[in-house]
Amino acid sequence: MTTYVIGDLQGCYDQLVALLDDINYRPEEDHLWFVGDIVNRGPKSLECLRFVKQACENGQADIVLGNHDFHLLAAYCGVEKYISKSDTLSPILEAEDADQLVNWLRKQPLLVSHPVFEAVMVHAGIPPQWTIEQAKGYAKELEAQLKGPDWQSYIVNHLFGSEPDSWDEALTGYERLRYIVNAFCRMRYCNAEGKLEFKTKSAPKDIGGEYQPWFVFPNRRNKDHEIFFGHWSTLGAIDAYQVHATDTGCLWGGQMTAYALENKQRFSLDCEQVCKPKQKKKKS
Ligand SMILES: [Mn+2]
Repeated sequence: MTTYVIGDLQGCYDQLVALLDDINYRPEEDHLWFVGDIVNRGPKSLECLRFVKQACENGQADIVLGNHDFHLLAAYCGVEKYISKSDTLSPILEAEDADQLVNWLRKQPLLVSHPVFEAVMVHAGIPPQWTIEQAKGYAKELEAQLKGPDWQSYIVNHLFGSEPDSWDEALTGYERLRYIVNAFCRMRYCNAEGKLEFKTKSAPKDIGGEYQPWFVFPNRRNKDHEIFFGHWSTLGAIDAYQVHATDTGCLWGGQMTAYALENKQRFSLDCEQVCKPKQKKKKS
């Protein structure tokens, strides 16, 4: 059995099918880890979401939620403020199985652990000051909120925002959940204490000083596990610092990645550009 960690799909269904064919994926034997951002921006988000849901329900895959997956939940809940012209979520919202897809999606985790190896998967990262055990607990706090009966009002009223930007174990309520979701699903840069910085989306060469990629800090308390993540397409294929970056920018004309976890092998599919980066600030 091989566990293949698959980078952000973002609606690139044809490329996923081609990549799985390239690596000789065997559904009955292998396992897939999807790092989140299954949907949005690309042309076939509905097909991607149906595929991943089916594979997870068959016990052949696991997924963690990414910021674009939350974006879909928000769109379903009628949050209009964050809908952008480049969103490609309508085919999902108009699908006959929209309710089932969304209700399945909201019950998916923020962190997945390998059953044997000291390895975990998250969408964006784990702040340097959290141990893996703490991170697992914080993920569960947010998962409980999303699984609960008030999930829609949570999404509409409390999910979005970049504050608080610093973690404090004494945080409570929606502020606590907001730091947790932002760390797992949006983080790229932070300082050694895990203060989040959201303005910068480019590769690390453009930044210096206090804020660094979340995984480079020597005092990082979760270095005892390999961490697989996506989200950061400008970072490229990094296998260092005990982390593995898997969003290699398929959407933007880069590659789609499958990383074979047990034998540490990286596979890449070259992709044609389906989306042009905006000049102005964009979500990714
Ligand atoms: Mn993302």
